[in-house]
Amino acid sequence: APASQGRIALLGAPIEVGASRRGALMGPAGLRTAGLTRVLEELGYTVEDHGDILPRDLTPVDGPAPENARFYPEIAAWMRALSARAYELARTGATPIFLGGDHSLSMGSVNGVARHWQEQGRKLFVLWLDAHADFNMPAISPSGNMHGMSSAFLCGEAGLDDLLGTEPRASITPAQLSLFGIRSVDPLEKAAVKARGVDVADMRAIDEHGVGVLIRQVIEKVRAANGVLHVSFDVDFIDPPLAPGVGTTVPGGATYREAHLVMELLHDSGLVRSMDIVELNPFLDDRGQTARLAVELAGSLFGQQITDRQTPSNAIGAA
Ligand code: 5AB
Ligand code: MN
Ligand code: MN
Ligand code: MN
Repeated sequence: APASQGRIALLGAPIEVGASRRGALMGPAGLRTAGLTRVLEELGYTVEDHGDILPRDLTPVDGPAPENARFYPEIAAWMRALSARAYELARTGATPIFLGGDHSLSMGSVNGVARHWQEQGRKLFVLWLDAHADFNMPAISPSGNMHGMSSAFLCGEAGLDDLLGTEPRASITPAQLSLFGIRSVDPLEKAAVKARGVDVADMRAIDEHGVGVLIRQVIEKVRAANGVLHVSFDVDFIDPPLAPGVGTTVPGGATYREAHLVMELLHDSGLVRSMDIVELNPFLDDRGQTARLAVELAGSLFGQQITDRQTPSNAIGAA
């Protein structure tokens, strides 16, 4: 058996009301079915699966809800629960992986882990692998869908100020956020990203410079600040023909090898302490291909080497 690599804690958050299309609530089950635990165990990790936070255990919050924030009472309840669980899991010393569920999830997961690292005196940096910037807020969102607001919320943008209730808020600065792979940004959102000085590696920059150069820049930024890294992986980062199982596909995404190389370089950096895998929608997937790819990419993030990959099962006639 491979040497022990430490502990990974899985926590599912089957939340879908932050997105415009239904089906992301099946995401955690899809990732488990695609073998997430097995892949990580084969890499030498001890995997604790904490199951899912269940909607029936959550009570939508009362009180005034901001305008243009759809399903705010439900999402606020999710985020309070998630932030608390994320903080607890990070404190145990495990590496948490949050299984979505739509991308609103990160408002809770990242807040919780950021609180933990703040207590440790380490800055948390967030790498946002996504087709979208998710930098809308209620005042500027064209849809009101909260999965498009999570990175802005984390940077302390105003408009969802009571979302976390009594849960301590641990905002990051825009300098701690890197948007990577974006290719669909709304006009006011683009202005906000620019005004705040968020780091952006959009698909055009990736075409020009390659993911190797651009990911190393992110890694160097984190290292120079003695920080640690959270990877928020929206599956729509990947090019749609490879990853059809998402609600918001945008052409021109990361290729198979670009996505793996990002994960491989991040692993080698030794800086990654937590991850979200979000927006997988098994209802829209094609025979599990997106779920399987997301799990493969998580494998690369946690140390799978390309020279140690098994022969694809289709080449040896297995199921
Ligand atoms: B995702 C859009 N910008 O705000 C909006 O998938 C899309 O988590 C947001 O990246 C996409 O509604 C959110 C048009
Ligand atoms: Mn997203
Ligand atoms: Mn997206
Ligand atoms: Mn989406």
